[in-house]
Amino acid sequence: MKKNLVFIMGYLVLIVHLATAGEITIHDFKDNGKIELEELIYLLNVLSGAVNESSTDANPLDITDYYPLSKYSNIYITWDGLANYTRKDVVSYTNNAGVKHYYEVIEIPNGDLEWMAAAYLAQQAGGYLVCPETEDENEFVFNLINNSNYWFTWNQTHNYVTSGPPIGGFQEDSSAVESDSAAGWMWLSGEKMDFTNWCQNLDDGVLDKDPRNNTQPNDAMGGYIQDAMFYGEITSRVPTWGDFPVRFGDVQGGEGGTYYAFVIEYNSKP
Ligand SMILES: [Ca+2]
Ligand SMILES: [Ca+2]
Ligand SMILES: [Ca+2]
Repeated sequence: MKKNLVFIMGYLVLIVHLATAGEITIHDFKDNGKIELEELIYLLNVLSGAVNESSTDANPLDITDYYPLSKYSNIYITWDGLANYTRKDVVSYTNNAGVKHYYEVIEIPNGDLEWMAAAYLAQQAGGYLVCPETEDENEFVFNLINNSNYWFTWNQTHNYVTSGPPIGGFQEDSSAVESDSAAGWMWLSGEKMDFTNWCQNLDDGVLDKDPRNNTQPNDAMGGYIQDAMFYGEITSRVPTWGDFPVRFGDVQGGEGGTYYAFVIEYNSKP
């Protein structure tokens, strides 16, 4: 039912786009004569510029083709496959630009869910991994997840740095941007990333008790490519962002760290 509603909403957006976009190809990738949710999402991603229609993508229904990070990652988890979770009440927020969106915190007390998997679940729910595109929205989202139950704190080997829920920012996967950890960041929402709130090294002994340089994004520090965005990255819960390895969160196959909640953002009431 929800899926159908999202489909209808998406279709309305599509019609508006088609009215202004000139020639657009609607792909029936499943070749069954129907335009389904995944195909619509693909089309909306093309229209928003998040996908390059002329790229050589072999299977555009594969999330890997428009979330280019998933080559690192095992994302194919369904809500039924998520062992233990609680969906909190959906709340709305209207940002300073007057845009009203809806937000749902998903608590996952077992952790063990990598960034791509959280993004994939959010997409299945009809939304996307939360994208705090403005300073006021970022504060709002942080207040939703400013809860010690949702954050992970490293042991002494990482100077007790704490990290929070994943955010829908990711770095485009291309060699051109890998030489610049701050280049090529995008939102899953398709919006342009104008506002950023990367963690800055403080070493003030209060918010930042980690003697290492915490300024983010720092990409290859430790030898890992860090292309996915999460809250945190110093020794206090703060609304700043860090770049993390895409597999962060997956305790078994990832980096050893995790998080215990993620937020789904919806453009319309779910
Ligand atoms: Ca947003
Ligand atoms: Ca520091
Ligand atoms: Ca980092």
